[in-house]
This record gives sequence, C-alpha cells and structure tokens, in this order.
Amino acid sequence: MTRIVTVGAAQLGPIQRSHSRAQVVARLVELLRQAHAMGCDLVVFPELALTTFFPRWFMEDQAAIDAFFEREMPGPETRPLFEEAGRLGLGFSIGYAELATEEGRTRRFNTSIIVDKGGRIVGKYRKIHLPGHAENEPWRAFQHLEKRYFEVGNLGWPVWRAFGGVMGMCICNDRRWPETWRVMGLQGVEMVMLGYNTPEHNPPAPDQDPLSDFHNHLSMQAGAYQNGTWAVGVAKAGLEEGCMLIGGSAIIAPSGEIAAQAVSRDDELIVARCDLDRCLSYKSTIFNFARHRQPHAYRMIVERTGAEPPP
Ligand code: CDT
Repeated sequence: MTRIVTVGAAQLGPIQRSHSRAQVVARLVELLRQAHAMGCDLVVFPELALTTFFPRWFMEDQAAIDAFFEREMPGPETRPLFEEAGRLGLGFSIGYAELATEEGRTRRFNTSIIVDKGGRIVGKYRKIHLPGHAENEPWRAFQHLEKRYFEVGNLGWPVWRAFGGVMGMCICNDRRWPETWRVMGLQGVEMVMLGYNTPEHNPPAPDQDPLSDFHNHLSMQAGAYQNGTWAVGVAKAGLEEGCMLIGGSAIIAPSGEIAAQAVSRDDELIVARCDLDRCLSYKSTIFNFARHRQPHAYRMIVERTGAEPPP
C-alpha cells in the first residue's frame, strides 16, 4: 500500500482590517475548490488565516481585540469552510485566534487545527514560541504584540494519526526552533503543517531584513531533513495594512529539498504528491534516533533557557 498524501499549500495574499470573515472564508473556499480540482487530500492554510495580522497594533480596548478571536470552531462565519471541505472530501489545517474558557477563565491562544475529510477536528495545537513583545513600543514602524494578546500554548506538540500518516503542527516562529521539530520527530512525525505571517522588516534587527526569505526556507528545510519529515509551510503574504509579509510558501520533502514553492504574494495554491514512505530512508539511517541520539549529552537543552557563556 502506498502512502501518498496529495497536499495543497494555500497561500493567502493580504487580509486588510476592513475585510469581513465572510470575504476571507470565500477566498478560502475558492482555494479549497482549486485543491479539489488538483486532486488534493489535504489543504494547509496560514497562521491567523481569518483576519489581518492584528498583533501589529497596540490596542487596549478588549472588545476591539476580541473581535479578532473565534469563540467557537466552526462558528457561524467559518461553518461554510467546513461544509465545503466536507462536500469536496478534503481535509484541512487552519490557524486562527482562539478565545477559550478554561480553568474558569477566558484564555487566548494562537491556534491551529487539523480537520479530517469528514469535517471532524482531529488535532489542535496552540503556539508555544510567541515572538515580539508585550508592551507598547511606538518607535517601531509596526509592532509585534503576540506576547500581549496570546498565552503560551499549553498543549505541547502532539502528533496525530490522520491521512494515513503521522501529522503534526507548529506555527510561524516555532519553525525557527529546532526543539519544535525534534519533539515531533521523536513521535515519528511524517508531515508538519505550519502557517506563518512574517514581516519582511524586523524593527529590532533591520540588518536581517534582506535574509527573511532565506531564513524562512533555511529553518523549514533543516527541520524537515533533520527529522525525516515532510513540511508544509504556508504564508499569509503581501502588503497588509502597510506591512509587507514574505511569501515563499513551500512543500518540503524529508530530504530537505523544496518540492513545490509559491511564486506570488497573493492567494496561490501549490500542490505536491507527498509519499510518506520517503521519510523512512532518513528516519532509519542518518536520523535513526534510537540508534544515534545521545540524550545524556543534551540535558542542558531542558535545564537552561538563556545562553550562559563561561565567565
Ligand atoms: N507570526 C510570527 O510568529 N512571526 C514571526 C516574526 C518574527 S519578528 C518578531 C516569525 O518568526 O516569522
């Protein structure tokens, strides 16, 4: 039995603040239809795919902030997406701002889910590496207030058996951290789905701006190769509320090679036929973890957070 998952990476162009959920969902549905025509099993949408990337603004009015969050999934505005995917027999993964009531209080997370071909949510992940800052920093051309609007995810990096393989998720900044990939690699992950909103300009480190696309692919290709997994990285791209977001959505093989890559900064579907058994060559040889890993030498990774150079 072959284990082919035909996956579509559904890059989105910009979503402006004035765009309604209904307008955005109509764009997602159009991408689903294209994916169906291309024979996809599964479609991956970006991080926070239902609204503009609101952490670029400092806001104090909680009602205005909560307008960017989903209280239920699917809710009235997102149900058409689930219905169309179900009708087409497509699974999907999508990121959104989640407002949950847990432990007797309101909690907010930067979340993504996996939905199977039957419209059931089979996996949920809450972003762990929240970049940026928590306080107003008006000197920036735009802000990155994820640390203000979201809690650190509390679900770890689980993986799920779905689509005939072992599936995992991470979100945007997570892709830059090898720990993210290795935790899923240690659970045998075969496909990591991830969405991102990455500004081309990073106000605290403008020297890195010309390398934004390089660092995006470097991180995802390394994560895929070093764990022998497919990776599907999907951008929200283009000029959004005056802030340019990189594109470069890519489907990456367990070899680390890019199998498909977006060429625009607009809504664009790219597709690859992913043979999950191609993971085995890497997982059973150079990255045979059981044979080659030396966890006793890695203790510092979990015991220390910040770097401590010698005196
Ligand atoms: N959305 C997200 O996580 N973006 C970050 C921007 C980093 S600069 C603060 C990223 O890692 O792409």
